[in-house]
Amino acid sequence: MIKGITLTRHICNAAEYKRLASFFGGLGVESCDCCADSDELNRQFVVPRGNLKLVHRAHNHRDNGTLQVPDVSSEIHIEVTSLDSIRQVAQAWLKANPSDGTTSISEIVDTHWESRLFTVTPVPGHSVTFWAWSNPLTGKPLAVEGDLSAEGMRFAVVTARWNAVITDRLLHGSLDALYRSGAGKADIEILRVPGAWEIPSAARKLAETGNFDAIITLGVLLRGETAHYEAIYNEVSRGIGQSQQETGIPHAFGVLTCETLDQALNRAGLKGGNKGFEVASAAIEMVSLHRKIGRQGQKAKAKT
Ligand code: DLZ
Repeated sequence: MIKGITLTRHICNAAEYKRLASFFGGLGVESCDCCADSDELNRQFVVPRGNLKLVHRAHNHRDNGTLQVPDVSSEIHIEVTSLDSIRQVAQAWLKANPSDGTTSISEIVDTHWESRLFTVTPVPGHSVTFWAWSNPLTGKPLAVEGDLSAEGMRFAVVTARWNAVITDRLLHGSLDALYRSGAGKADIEILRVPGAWEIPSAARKLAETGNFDAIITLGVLLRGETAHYEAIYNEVSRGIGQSQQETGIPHAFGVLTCETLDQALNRAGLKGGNKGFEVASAAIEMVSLHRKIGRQGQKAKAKT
């Protein structure tokens, strides 16, 4: 059975080879050293999917013989999801890696097959065309997914005061996500509880009011400094999960369990992103998803 297709480009000049390898590396294309030889001039770049396309040139010409599509003369066509960002990265790479020869990058143009593309020549004689469907859903399996717009949604954020140096950062991260996604200040209620142990009961009480579309829970349990750590953690996670299931209101789980304070700081915005931001985004997505599922249910009822 066929497993994949590898297109091989032979590049005689070592400097050109290194430039091209740097270009693809700079765009974040994963490279695999599985076939690298001792002088390292044999690098394989791996992409999630490959197609072999045969094009009959006449198909792209109108009666008068002029080419009606952008002149896509490169042999390497790479489909991407975010064409504008890729162009920015490619342009930055060209600027940072000036060359003696002629390098170029085209503007993004529309094609007649409902996509957009640009061509870049990082190394003279080696052009690459990046393209994306104009409709990003083309070719994707249809799925019901929540959106990330929080406009008109109401949230309660339950924050533990214990380890406040961390939980305050998580709270800032959550508020950042909510405001940036369009939530109004008046639609966000912040509640402080003594420690993680108290989060489930506060979350449950809030959910039962019916005033909120989602509850965001934020806390930190440090294993090294918490006696009965496992017992507390199990109960907190069980309580939050139970509140979510029994009230039907989405609860985002932002109770960090860390070995050390350093690890917790890293997850609260220092190195590993901010979990408060992430869980607030999950809450927005789940509210949106619940609404969509609700609408689908109503439509289905109306049909019967
Ligand atoms: C008691 C305690 C301990 C030892 N550690 C933590 C912790 O790491 N994170 C946290 O949020 N809370 C801790 N607490 C406090 C308990 O969660 C609870 O607030 C108190 O036991 C009072 O019920």
